[in-house]
Amino acid sequence: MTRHSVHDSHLEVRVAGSGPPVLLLHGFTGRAADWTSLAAALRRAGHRTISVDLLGHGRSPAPLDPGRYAIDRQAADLAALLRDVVGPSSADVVGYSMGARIALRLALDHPGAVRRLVLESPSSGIVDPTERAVRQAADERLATLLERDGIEAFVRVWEAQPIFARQAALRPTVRARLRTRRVANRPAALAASLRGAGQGVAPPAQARLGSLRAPTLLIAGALDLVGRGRAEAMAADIAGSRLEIVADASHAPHLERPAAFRRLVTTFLADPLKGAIMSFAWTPVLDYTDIRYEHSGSGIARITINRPEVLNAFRPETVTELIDAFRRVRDDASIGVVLFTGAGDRAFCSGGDQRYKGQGGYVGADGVARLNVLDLQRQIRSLPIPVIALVNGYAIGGGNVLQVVCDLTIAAEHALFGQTGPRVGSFDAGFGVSLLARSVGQKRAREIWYLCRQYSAAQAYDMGLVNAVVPLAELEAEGIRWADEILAKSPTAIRFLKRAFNADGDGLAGLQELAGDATMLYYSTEEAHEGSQAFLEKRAPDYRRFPRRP
Ligand code: 2NE
Repeated sequence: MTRHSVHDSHLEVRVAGSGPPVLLLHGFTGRAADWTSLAAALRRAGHRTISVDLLGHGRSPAPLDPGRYAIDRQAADLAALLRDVVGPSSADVVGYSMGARIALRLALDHPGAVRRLVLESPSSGIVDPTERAVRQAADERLATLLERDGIEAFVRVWEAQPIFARQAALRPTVRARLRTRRVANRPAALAASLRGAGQGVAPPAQARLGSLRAPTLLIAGALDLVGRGRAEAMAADIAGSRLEIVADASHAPHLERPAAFRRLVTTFLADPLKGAIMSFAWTPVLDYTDIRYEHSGSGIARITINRPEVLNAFRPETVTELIDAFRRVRDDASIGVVLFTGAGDRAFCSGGDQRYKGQGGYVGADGVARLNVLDLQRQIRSLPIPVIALVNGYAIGGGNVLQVVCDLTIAAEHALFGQTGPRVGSFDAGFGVSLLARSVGQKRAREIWYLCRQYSAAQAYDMGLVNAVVPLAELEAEGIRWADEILAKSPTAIRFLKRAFNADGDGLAGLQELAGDATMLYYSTEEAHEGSQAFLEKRAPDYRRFPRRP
């Protein structure tokens, strides 16, 4: 188990175990240790747990400005924390009560950071202004009590609330532990948290629930009638969510029925299909004419050929824009995987736009005839991160060659593959022949080129032309899932593997890239540094201290 402060937010964080990460967010007056039993169960199930003392709680900082506790600012702190701890991949998030409100905000504001959500006794906030004012006044009374009478008096009042009545039945040792953790909090910090993050001041999220992308499990206690009603209303607004009502539990099923709660959470997080990210709120990076270039915010770039009126055929300008976008991807260290696709649901790409074919190549607005798609093919091969083609329809002619040069291809069920060159007066005897033959074998590749037939996604899968076939509606989610899995791996290992796969087919150019990466790694050693340092210091380099390995 490690314990560390995160640079951006300086929250107290405990990270333990290995595997897909789960962020655990406690309720008001709680702390990370509240999740000890759930965290242990999650680790046994193969997860890495990240337990946090939320702002103003436990050993985390306790600013006195209520504004610092605003739910959106706490969600931003946690997004930064996740970036530090898990990198660009997403995490499952479990939140209880106030922690559930923060978790929900994290998923809404930072969709790329959250894979799946578990919300225990959640609230999407109060919409009615009168009700908000009443709640704000009640929280203010509690804050004043904290400041005037201290933490012990406050905790007595807090625990006497009807929603915690069920906790009277807990074992005395459990109640004592709970109370010890509650009274260890600092009164001024809890008062500021009530004023800054209370439901009377936090903006309601109800109108945004429809846009929630993360698969969500809502849990409420059967005895908590208000909380149960809120959870039911949220479940109706969150597409595909699941609601579980825990019998004989009130506001805190994780305390009141711990075994049932653990089972619900671990079962939900064990289902890989529940990891499907329906879609991202992609952020456009640059405005192009023929393509779209977007980021997920979580390490994935999406590049889309956007000429659906010609089934995403490319003209020279399209390729120039693609080359520009891929170049930008290469220079952007935040991107670890590219999804490459076509606009609409009819085509990935139908090859070169035949209206632009002239003497010696495809002729764009500048009047120059060129075959710049060959440069693009090499660029995709050279890019030191994986490119996944999402084939959402036709991959024909130069469009098929583009998916062939990508590292991986996921096809929609209706996708069709083929070459047309010999029919329309063209051919791609470079990667279009050599890589295709390496993928599907000589005989099949010759058949594809000589006969110019079309092949279904299922046939493409059978001949090794694509890695997976999924329904169109799941294409992007599948691509994101593959990308997330890759993003969780060592980027240097993935980079070298890509180089090695390419070196086999790209001859000296492939070896040059593999060797270039070896040089890149060498530059990060002290041994390489010694050479340049000695030169600059006008002395002989001392290489004797560096080992020669067997
Ligand atoms: C892709 C395919 C088989 C689809 O057929 P279908 O019947 O489903 O659609 P349709 O009606 O043909 O296409 C819809 C619209 O897209 C245009 C069509 O002309 C049509 O336009 P409108 O009639 O509605 O105005 N369209 C489709 N592909 C186009 C293209 N490549 N250029 C310009 N317009 C295109 C069927 O459309 C088809 O066979 N398309 C042509 C495929 C092709 O031959 N591509 C070029 C191969 S050569 C190449 O890409 C290449 C190379 O070999 C070497 C280096 C560089 C490039």
